[in-house]
Amino acid sequence: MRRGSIVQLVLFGLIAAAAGTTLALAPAWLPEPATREAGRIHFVFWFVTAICVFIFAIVAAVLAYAVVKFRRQPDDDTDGPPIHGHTGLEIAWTAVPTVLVTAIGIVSAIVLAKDDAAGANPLRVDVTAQQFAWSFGYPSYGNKRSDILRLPVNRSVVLHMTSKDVAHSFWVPEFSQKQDLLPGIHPTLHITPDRVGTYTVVCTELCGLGHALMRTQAIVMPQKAFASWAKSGRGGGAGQGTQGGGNAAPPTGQEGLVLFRQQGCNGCHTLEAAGANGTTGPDLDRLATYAQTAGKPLNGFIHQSIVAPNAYVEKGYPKGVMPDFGKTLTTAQVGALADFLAASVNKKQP
Ligand code: HEC
Ligand SMILES: [Cu+2]
Repeated sequence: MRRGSIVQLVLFGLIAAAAGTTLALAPAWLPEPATREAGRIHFVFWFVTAICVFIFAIVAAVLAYAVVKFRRQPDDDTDGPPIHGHTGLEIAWTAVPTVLVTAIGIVSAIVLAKDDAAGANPLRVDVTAQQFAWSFGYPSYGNKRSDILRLPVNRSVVLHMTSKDVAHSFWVPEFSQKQDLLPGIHPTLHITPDRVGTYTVVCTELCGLGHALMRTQAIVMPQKAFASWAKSGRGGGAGQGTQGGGNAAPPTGQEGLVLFRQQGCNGCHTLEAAGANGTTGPDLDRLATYAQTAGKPLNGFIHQSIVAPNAYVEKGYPKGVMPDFGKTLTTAQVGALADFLAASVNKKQP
């Protein structure tokens, strides 16, 4: 190739690379990391992306240049010159990718190993998933329970995961990692939050009708604030710490309301007393009428609807959609829910 052609090719390549890189970097592709593990994962992501942009720019530039420069002239019907291979080029396009892929492999292995290293004394948090709610337990704080994931900043945490029913998947976008939860298997996930803030816990495995509502918050707190939250109301007991803030045991009668939200009932049902306006299931403010139509006493009807939803299916609503809470809730929890529903309904009667 003539010297002039090579200069043209390089210029063309640089312009194409600049345009491509600007386009690639302009949008905020990834959320700002909130754990050390996420920071490392982002590094791998951008490392691989930069290599891809580089290779793509070379290939695209040579291709575009060749298409423009060596276009057939209108009156030219001759064959091109016969060319048989090019040892130098072949060595280059074998050696360069080998080096790059090996580099990606080494960087990934280092990041995986570092992300898995939980250190000597990680905080254990038990994560429980069920249709359609998350809950969290803190064994080192008297099994304190919360439906919000609260974590201390800059401390190694190991999440021990359990699914009570179907496959779910734990994901906080700012934490980058994802972990599937399958019934009967208890995977763990190591994280070290390093940015105080409130993030969203998302279920990313389609797990039923309420899947899109299966969300809660992850709150990364300063260590002192976390310690005082974790120690408050320590010691266990029914209903203790089930509230969002988990500060104190909810007063009696409120337990039903807390469960109603925690278990995701509000995602599918309308109920004024809980500020819920779901429409997948029947409007629970009209339970009295429904019970009458079914020819059952209100309390018995509510109880049965929770523990055996398919025994009586309300007309116009799908069967098999409401989760079978008889399997996942304790008798006390079902009782609290039923009392709460009955009280909310009775309050509306004149
Ligand atoms: C995924 C959506 C969904 C969730 C979550 C859900 N339900 Fe339902 N629920 C339904 C559907 C659909 C029906 C109607 C079909 C049937 O009767 O089984 C129903 C029926 C009921 C009924 C009977 C109403 C009637 O007129 O037959 C009650 C009571 C009830 N649900 C309470 C609850 C409570 C309490 C919770 C939380 C512990 C809950 N539901 C969670 C979808 C849901
Ligand atoms: Cu889920």
